[in-house]
Amino acid sequence: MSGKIERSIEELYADDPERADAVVFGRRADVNRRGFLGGAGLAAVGAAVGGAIPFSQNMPSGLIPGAFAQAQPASPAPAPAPAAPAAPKGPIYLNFPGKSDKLVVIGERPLVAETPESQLDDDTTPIDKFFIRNNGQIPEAAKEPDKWQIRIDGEVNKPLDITLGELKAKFKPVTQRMVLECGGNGRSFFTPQARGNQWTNGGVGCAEWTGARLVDVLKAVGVKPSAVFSGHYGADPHLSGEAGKVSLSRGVPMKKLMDPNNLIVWGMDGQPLPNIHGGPVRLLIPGWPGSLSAKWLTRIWIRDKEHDGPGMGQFSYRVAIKPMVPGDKADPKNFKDLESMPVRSIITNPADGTKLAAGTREVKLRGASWAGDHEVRQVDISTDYGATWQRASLSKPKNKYDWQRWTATVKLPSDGYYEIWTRATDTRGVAQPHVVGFWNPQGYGGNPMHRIRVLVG
Ligand SMILES: Nc1nc2c(c(=O)[nH]1)N[C@H]1C(S)=C(S)[C@@H](COP(=O)(O)O)O[C@H]1N2
Ligand SMILES: [Mo]
Repeated sequence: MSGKIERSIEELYADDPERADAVVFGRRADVNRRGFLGGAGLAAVGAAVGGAIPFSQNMPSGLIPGAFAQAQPASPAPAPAPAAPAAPKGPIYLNFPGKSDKLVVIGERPLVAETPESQLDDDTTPIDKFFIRNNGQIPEAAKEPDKWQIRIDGEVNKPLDITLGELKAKFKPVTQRMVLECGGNGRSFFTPQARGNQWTNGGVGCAEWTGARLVDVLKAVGVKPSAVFSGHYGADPHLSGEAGKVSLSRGVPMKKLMDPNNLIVWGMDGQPLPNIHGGPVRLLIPGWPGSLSAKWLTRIWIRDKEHDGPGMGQFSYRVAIKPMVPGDKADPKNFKDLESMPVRSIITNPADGTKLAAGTREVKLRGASWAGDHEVRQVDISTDYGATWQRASLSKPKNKYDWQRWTATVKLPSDGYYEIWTRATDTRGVAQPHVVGFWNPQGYGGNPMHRIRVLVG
């Protein structure tokens, strides 16, 4: 390590990323382009990551090497926060009946847990690995699931009160593998930090859902021409415990509500829908923010205007129409509801931080990709900080809203420290960005490329 660096590079990045970058990459006013990683900086970073960096000449300045990114504390929230207790060092792992202890708790009250990318390596996400997102309390499991009551009312010809038992008997069940993704997935990648649960890429899962098509039920009740929007309600008590107070109630415009892929779900991966995932019955509105997929479903209200339940309006599940200055005060007039989720890809194998034996020159990769309402056209992989890209082999979705698994084999020219990046492009040609732009106060639409660190030797 260079004697000029008085602290470790890691500490420096944590305290003062700008200066750390200047130390590592060099920064000269008379040089247009910032210097590439070299000299003392290269030696220091190499020591910190535990190996030489074969593609260091491509490492963009301003990019905090992946090895340091995790050691970085979250950037300060825009609003002045009261003195909080020191954040725990490592992740907090989930301890919940029927769920994997590899899930990471990102909120304790309400309970929110995400699935690390490397735990999303199954074609179909098993129940125990499926992420959890609650806004209120977790209700007690229904004792008699088939007696669960659902009401469909509002702008319909024949309002309907139906039990789950009747729903199963009267409507043709279908099973589809579909992605459910939290609207805030990727939020932690925003700078400055956006308000809400700090998801990395793990607010997502792709399960086999069994249920009745929502559109079949809507046809049975007869939607009036005055219908413009839905409002969804669940039985979970508000965090405050206040009776009648709703935790979350969102809705969709009719064009999305009538999508034949929307299901009223009672089965997940061949099992009765577990209570933690909204059992005995929930909605599944694939492709759009997960918050629309009401758990513990009690009511679908067809409305003659845009729904206004908790979770609608202001900055909730809304993105800016025109770009805003990151961290600035926002104007609700500049916002619209987030509809289709953005394109995303993840590397599910190997896991981030994997060490490979010296002499390893080839790595087999596996991953997943999806793009809200759209299909993924291609997935590209880079091992040299984006200088060159290689096309992954991409599977077709089993049905609409299924994710697409991909595989690739990459060559590594020597021992050392690498970052492997994945970038998906949807059928419209929209690709994942290097870093997340388009800041918004609650951090929706953050879909930068996923990168893992791999050390050979
Ligand atoms: N009744 C109810 N439904 C809900 C929620 C909730 O808090 N209450 N959370 C929503 C959000 S924000 C998401 S991302 C998904 C998460 O579903 P999961 O916990 O089964 O993964 O459920 C949605 N449905
Ligand atoms: Mo969510």
